Amino acid sequence: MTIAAIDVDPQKTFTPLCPNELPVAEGDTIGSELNRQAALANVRVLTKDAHPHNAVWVVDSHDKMLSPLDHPNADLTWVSHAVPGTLGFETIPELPPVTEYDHVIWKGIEPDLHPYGACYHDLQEKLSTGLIEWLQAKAVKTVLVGGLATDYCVKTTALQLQASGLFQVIVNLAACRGIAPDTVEQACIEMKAAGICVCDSTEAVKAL
Ligand code: VGL
Repeated sequence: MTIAAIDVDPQKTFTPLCPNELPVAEGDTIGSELNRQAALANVRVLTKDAHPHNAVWVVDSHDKMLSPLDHPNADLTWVSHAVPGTLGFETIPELPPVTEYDHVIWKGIEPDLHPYGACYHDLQEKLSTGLIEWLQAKAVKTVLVGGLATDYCVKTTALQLQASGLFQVIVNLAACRGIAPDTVEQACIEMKAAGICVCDSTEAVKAL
């Protein structure tokens, strides 16, 4: 049975290494757990945020962030983050070079798009990134998901994969870190309600 490991946005922008972007506590520490999880898989996928600095949803300070935006493909404002060519775009320590992954998805490249999930470029989920189709073409039956952040891009990616009805979806919390405890808790409730298996560790994933 083919298993895919998906490393969702494991980028320095979501770690304390980039305090002016979107630092997630301990976000820089999950590399080894992502590697352990990938050792259980046949194929490994990397997703990366790749945002222009002048995107429509960019605000210039953290106190202006998380305001609702009346835009079809960007629901909230964020400070600039994960801009290609900057430190924040780079992957976190311990991960392999991009070229060693079997597939890479870059998302949020257009200045008026800010998707969370790795399966669609738009919030309406009409424009596929090709991730689901790629996994299908590889005959993947199970996906192991980890990365940053649990409460946004990990959650949305896992929900999109689950909604496709094509895969058993497992989220490994040891290979994830989240922005805020309350939204992480809510994310876990939502993912479990959707039928996703939410595990605490790679050991627990092995025992399934
Ligand atoms: C993310 C907030 C804004 C994520 C991306 O990768 O979880 N969160 N942009």
